[in-house]
Amino acid sequence: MEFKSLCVLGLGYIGLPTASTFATHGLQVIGVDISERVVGMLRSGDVHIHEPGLRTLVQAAFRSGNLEVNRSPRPADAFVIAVPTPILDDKRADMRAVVAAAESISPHLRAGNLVVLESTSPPRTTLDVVAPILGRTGLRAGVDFHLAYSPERVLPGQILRELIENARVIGGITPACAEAGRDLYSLFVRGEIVLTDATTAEMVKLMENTYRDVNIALANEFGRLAERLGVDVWEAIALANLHPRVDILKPGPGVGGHCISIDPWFLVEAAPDLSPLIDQARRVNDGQPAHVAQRIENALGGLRGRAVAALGLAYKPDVDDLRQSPAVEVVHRLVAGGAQVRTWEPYAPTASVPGAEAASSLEAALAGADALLLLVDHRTFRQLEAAYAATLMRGRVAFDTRGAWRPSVWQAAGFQLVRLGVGERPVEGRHA
Ligand code: SAJ
Repeated sequence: MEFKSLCVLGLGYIGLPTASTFATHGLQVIGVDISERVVGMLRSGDVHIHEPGLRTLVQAAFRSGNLEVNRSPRPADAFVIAVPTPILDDKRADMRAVVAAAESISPHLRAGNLVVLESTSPPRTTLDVVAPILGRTGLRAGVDFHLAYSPERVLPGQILRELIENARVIGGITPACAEAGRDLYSLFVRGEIVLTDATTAEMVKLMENTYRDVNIALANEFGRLAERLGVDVWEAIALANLHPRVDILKPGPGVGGHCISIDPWFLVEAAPDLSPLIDQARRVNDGQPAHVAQRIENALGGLRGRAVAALGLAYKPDVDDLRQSPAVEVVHRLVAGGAQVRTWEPYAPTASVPGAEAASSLEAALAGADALLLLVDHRTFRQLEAAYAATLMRGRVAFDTRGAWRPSVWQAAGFQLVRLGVGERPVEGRHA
């Protein structure tokens, strides 16, 4: 199939890079977002998302004359749905944005079009949710128009490169639909393009993120065991990973972001009786902020009135994204326990947590603090000099939830360095 025009619904972390990349590869692209703010910002040359290289790409797409942004869709040869699929309070998928996007395409759908769902979705969404909505037009999915599911798999922070280089799975509701999807994505994808059916493609996406969540939960549980047993889990994981068939991820204050902390629930929702391990892994990771807050309380001998400088609020290093961030949850808990928390997030300096003070700089966060808490291992924080921190702080307790700081350096600067996943080593276990 040959495509001249494309309509991308949802201009977020995935939709905006996707729309811009297609535009710079020659397609006439209409990017659609229901948010007036997002459309207004993009039209005035601004970008509402922090992602390395994105601003340059969006500007190039506009300059090419191939990208337009709008609040509603227009007819096109292909439609890509890249809207959010969060979870509701009861951990079920909130599919309202996907439903609304499919409904907004319907008036513009023509015979021969291709519709691709990219939003992470519970298994069978393409067949059971999207196909019936579009089918109400009288056009039949898989017969009169092509319908496929193709998961995005890009890593925030490296989206632009991974969009092009990663392997792409395209699941069609018929083989011809998958082939139409390949014709579209081969315009820019340099990684392998693999065709399958729609439900397999949906499942693949959920399996990838669930695999990572379960692996991190295991690391977090190893961390708790290590604390009890007097072991340094960071050392133990590094040694275990020397085994050629072992690759344990890292413990931390929990799992955040809009993907890994959410997607496994879609599998649990599909069949709770068959997914106790996935369910439990989610609970272990969600329990991690409480565990971290408890350990800090123990280290400080209580939280009330203690001045804590919390470094980082993002959900992971070197991004500005605070969604589902465990760092925010830890700060909440410290505030609830009576601590006076000052936060510093260099990628989102105005970000604040209720009850905590958003400092205006690293120095302002550290000034007079009793304790220093590393929640996100942004590059600048990994490089923080203990001796410098000591000149600004009142107390000498540092708590590292990311295994980022060298104990010898911090101890030499007079700090008591408490590390997540590290227990007091029993005397008899200590090597000379
Ligand atoms: N984390 C740990 N320990 C680790 C690794 C990560 O605690 O060893 C935490 C991070 O701090 C963060 C969370 O897990 O809070 C998730 O971060 P991440 O870097 O593992 O993943 P995301 O959510 O940024 O991106 C994931 C990626 N999926 C996989 O690697 C399988 C990405 O490829 C997906 O495209 C993305 O989800 C998505 O959009 O689904």
